[in-house]
This record gives sequence, C-alpha cells and structure tokens, in this order.
Amino acid sequence: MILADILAPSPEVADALAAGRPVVALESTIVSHGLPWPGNLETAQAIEATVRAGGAVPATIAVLDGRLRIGLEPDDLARLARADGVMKLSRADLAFAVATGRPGATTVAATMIAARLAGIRVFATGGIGGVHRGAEASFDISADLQELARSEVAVVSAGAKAILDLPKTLEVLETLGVPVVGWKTDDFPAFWSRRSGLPAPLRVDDAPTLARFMAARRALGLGGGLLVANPVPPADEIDADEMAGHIAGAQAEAERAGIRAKAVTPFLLAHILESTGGRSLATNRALVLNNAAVAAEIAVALAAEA
Ligand code: PSU
Repeated sequence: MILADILAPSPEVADALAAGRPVVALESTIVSHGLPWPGNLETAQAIEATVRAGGAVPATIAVLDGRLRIGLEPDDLARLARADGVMKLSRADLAFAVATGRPGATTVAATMIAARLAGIRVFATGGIGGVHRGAEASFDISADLQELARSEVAVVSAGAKAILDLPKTLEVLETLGVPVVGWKTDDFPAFWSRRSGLPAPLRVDDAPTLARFMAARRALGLGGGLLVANPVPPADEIDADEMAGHIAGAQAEAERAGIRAKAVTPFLLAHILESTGGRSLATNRALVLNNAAVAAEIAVALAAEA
C-alpha cells in the first residue's frame, strides 16, 4: 500500500492545490460527534460556505470506504452527520479505519495529519482538545496537543474547550514548543466565552503577519503547527461565570456515569447543550463560522506569499 492508494483529494481541492490557490482544511468530528443531528449537517454546510465566501476552497476531511478523503461531496457530509457507526479518529486509529473500511470522522489531530499529507497549511475547527480537568488522576490529555507539536499546520480555534483545564493545556503547549497566538487579542479565549483570564503568549492582528510567522518557522526548520486562538464574536458569547456552572454540572454527571477517554468530550458538550437550553450550541456554531472566516483569510495570505 502506498499513500496514493489512500489519499483522495476531490477534483476541486486537487486543482486548487496544484494551482497554489487558497485551501482550508475542515474536520469532521465536530460534525459527527460534536454537534447533534440534524442541525450538524446545516452547520457543516455553513462552515464550507463561509470558507468559500472568504475566497478559499473548503476541504472537509474524513475516512470513507478505506480512503482518506480531502474535500467531501454533499452525500458524504450527510453520512457523517448521521454518524451511524462513524469512528472518532485520532493519530492512533486513523490507519485502522483506512485498513478496515470503517467510516471515520477526523479529530483535530487526525485532520492535521491529513492536511499535512495533502499540502494544506491552515485548518479551522471549533476548539481543540487539551488537558482534561482531573488529568493528574485520569491522565486524559487529548492527542491534539501532541499533534500540534508534530504536524506543520496552523489550527484556527476559539482557544481550547472551556471544559478542559486551560492553564494546564497552555503549559503543555508551551512544553511542546507550540506557538499559541491570540488573534487580535491578548487574552486566551475560552471557547463559549471571549476571555479565559489567561494571557495568550503571542498576539497577531492580521493574516499577512501570521503568514510571515509561518514562513519564518519553516525557514528555521522548527516543524510542528501553531494554534491561532480566535475569540467568539461578542454578540454570541456566553459569560464565563455562567459557563462555569454548566461545566461543573456536566463534569459531575460524567463522573457519576463513569464516562472515559474519547467519550468524555462529546458527553460534556451534549450535557452543556441541555443545561444551557440550546444556547451553547448557537455559540458553538457561531465560533466555528468565525474561525472558518479567519482561516480563509490566512489561506489567502499564505497563497499570496508563496
Ligand atoms: N470543536 C468543536 N466541537 C468538537 C471538536 C472541536 O466545536 O467536538 C472536536 C475536535 O475534533 C477535537 C475533539 O479534536 O473535539 C477533541 O476530542 P478529545 O477531547 O476527545 O481529544
């Protein structure tokens, strides 16, 4: 088996990459495991439309029928949104889904791997995974962090999900040598809220500067990706103090139910959706679209620089 047997870019994505036009990678776990049916399909389509409106080609990534697909057809997106038997893939099991033909949605980690293989340099998600609260006992740390240290892709995210231990998440990113860039902000965003109260280690205010930063990292041979932390728009945010209550409630419920490993994040998101009466979902949608718009801007700047 060789890479060409596995990697399957859509004709539109292949053309754009060959011509050096801007492309933005998008993940599929948010569709199949992060957002509930049937609104998730509409959101997935809106994310792609936002990338297009920003002048870039969207490349949503998933494993279907044994191939690593870069850019999906409408039917594929619907299949992932229904999420029937769809695996949640990270570095450890990406190849398993390819080898067995099982359908799989890619997390931030697996999407970064796929984007790098395809030659896509920027990727939009909602919020990366990180160090879970209580990790000192559970050892639950998302593979997304390790991947940011390995794969050369810029990930645009509304910080990290506030269900996590954000100070520890930032510590691990620092240890791994991953640049964390506040997008037009000095404060690391907390997913549903604009501010976590923790400083963003670096700040960038425009896409050409970010493209130059990436070029300098490449010239220095530093390897690895970077995290662009983009706060949710003010009109869509939920106050951090209010979120703290919802998060604590969800956490207690997860503990009672004995939820572990890959199931933790989807469980907490679903629980918070209920306790906020659906508001967390509207905010999640808004922040992903906002990240897609910034990722498109960065993709355009990278294409201009090349
Ligand atoms: N952003 C969202 N919702 C999500 C995710 C991101 O708005 O569900 C997904 C991403 O795929 C990310 C994953 O990689 O959550 C983190 O899962 P875990 O904590 O199990 O590593």
